Formats: sequence, structure tokens, C-alpha cells
Amino acid sequence: MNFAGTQKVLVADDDVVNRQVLAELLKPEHTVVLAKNGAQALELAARHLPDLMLLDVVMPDMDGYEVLRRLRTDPRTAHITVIFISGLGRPEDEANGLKLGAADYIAKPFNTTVVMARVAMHLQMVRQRRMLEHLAHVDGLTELANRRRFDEVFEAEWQRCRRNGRPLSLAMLDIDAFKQYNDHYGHPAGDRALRAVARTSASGLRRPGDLAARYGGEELVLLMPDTDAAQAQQVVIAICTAIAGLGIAHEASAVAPVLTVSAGGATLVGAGADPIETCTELFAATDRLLYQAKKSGRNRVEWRAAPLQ
Ligand code: GH3
Ligand code: MG
Repeated sequence: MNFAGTQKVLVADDDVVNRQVLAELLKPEHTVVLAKNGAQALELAARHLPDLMLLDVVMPDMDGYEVLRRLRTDPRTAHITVIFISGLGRPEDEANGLKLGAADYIAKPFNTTVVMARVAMHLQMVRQRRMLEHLAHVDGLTELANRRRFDEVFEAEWQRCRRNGRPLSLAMLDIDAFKQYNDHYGHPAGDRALRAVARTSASGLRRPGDLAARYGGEELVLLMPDTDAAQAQQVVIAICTAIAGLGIAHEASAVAPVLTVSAGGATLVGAGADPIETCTELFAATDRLLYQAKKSGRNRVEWRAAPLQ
């Protein structure tokens, strides 16, 4: 992931001169988006998802305070860093702006050097926050989502799919005879194989809402919202086939001459007798099916459509 790219700043001000001055200042180093009123600021913020907004407080129709309030109610824009730039220079105006959740407050007339310095400082903080978020959610070895990220997304998708009566598919993948692989080829080779399995799994998922995560050790989970049992099973079989197709030699395996995986999968398909009640139960069902795949010979996929007992 690249954290060093050009950052995007949205400037919202009803005064054309202010907009131009700020745009000229920022353009050499940043991508600049300009809005001339509050409504346009909201629309462009949702469309461009800027790293930072410079928001005028006093604007006709919708003032900057209201723009900020509305930004915070939309999950897409809720975390955008906002600096107020305002002709209202009393301490209580500044305090009010900060209380509403602005990161900073600059009074007009502004000093361009100070504006640039503050913008640079806040953009640096945005960059650092993104890096920390990335580190907190990504597994260092495979670069897949980590377990923490998976748990968050799984819970949210579980809620969403149940609410909308949509199917939700979950699969768990585990490398066959991986202990023997490490014993035979060494741990660094094991790491490389695990990375290849992770890459193949991630690229086998088809939709933007799908998620591949490393759940632990050599165990991956694949989450496919809005995907029925037949589709999900097909995707997982294709992934397992592609992994075997990598042709990673595994002389020590009793299963096959190449590295293989086993998978268990379950799909939540709405109401029925003995339905699955929680995402933990769906997870446990998937885990049991993986165990079955292992027990019945490995290098295979076991699937069931919920409601399961
Ligand atoms: P099974 O077919 O039943 O899944 O057998 P297995 O040998 O794959 O399973 P077992 O649970 O006995 O061993 C898992 C092995 O995976 C042991 C552990 O060292 C290895 N492993 C887990 N995480 C990593 C990792 O990050 N890198 C490497 N190289 N090996 C790992
Ligand atoms: Mg294993």
C-alpha cells in the first residue's frame, strides 16, 4: 500500500477570491477540489473523499458548521479531517468549531504561510493515521486482512445480510500437511508457500464486497456477502484448484505431490427450521465442515447451506 501519494484537499468557500488564493497555494503539492457552497461541498466530499477539507464557516444557504454536522452523519465522510477558515474570529467561535469536531480553526484574514504549515501538519497526521489503520488491519506475512479486520467485517456483513434477507457465504481454507511441508522444505519456504496460497485465494474472489483474511497460522477465511451456496462453492472450488495448480512441490505429503488445501463452507440462506442464530454459529458450522473435509481425505471442499442445526 502506498502512503506517499498526492493527497486531496477540498476547499469550500463562497468567496471566489479566497477559493482562488487557497487553490493556488495548495495546487503545487496537492490535488485540489473547489466547492462554492455548502451543498456542493457535501456532494464533492462524498464523491472525492478528500484527505482534508478547508471549510468556510459563513456561507449562504448552508454554513460550515452544518456542512460538518452532515459530513459526520455519513459513514463515508465521517472521518474526513476538517479545518474551519472563518471571518468569525472570537474565541467562542473557534471553541464552537473545535467542539463540533473540526481539527483546527484559522481566522480570516489568514496568513498564507500559516495556512500552508497547518495544512501540511494535518495532512501528515492523516497519513500517519492511515498507516496505523493499515497496520492494525493487515496481516504482515500474507498482506491479507487480519483476524481483527475479518471479525469486524464478518459481524457487519452478518447484520446486513440478515436484515436484508440476503445470503452470506463463509469458507475456511487450511493447507494440507503443512507441518510436513515446513519440516521438509524449511520455514522460509513454508512462508513463501503460504503467501502464494493467500495471493491465489484473494485473486480468486470476484466481487468488491468479498474478503479474504488470514484467520491464524495456515488457515484463511473467505467471506462472500450476497453470494448463494452454489456460487460460493464454485468460487472456493476454483480457488482450491488454482492453489493445487500452482504446482508447489510437496514430496512429504500423503495427499498429493503438490501443495493442496481443504475447505469447509457454509451459506446462510434466510429463515428455516433450526436456523443459525449468530455469526459465531455460522463460523462454527464452517469449521466443522473443514474438519469433515480433512477427515474424508483432504484436498476437497465440503459445503452446506444453512439453516443448519
Ligand atoms: P492438516 O492437513 O491436518 O491441516 O495438517 P497440517 O500439518 O497442515 O496441520 P497442523 O495443524 O498439524 O500444522 C500446521 C502447521 O502450519 C504447523 C505450523 O508450523 C505451520 N504454520 C502456521 N503458520 C505458519 C506460518 O506463518 N509460516 C509457516 N512457514 N508455517 C506456519
Ligand atoms: Mg493444515
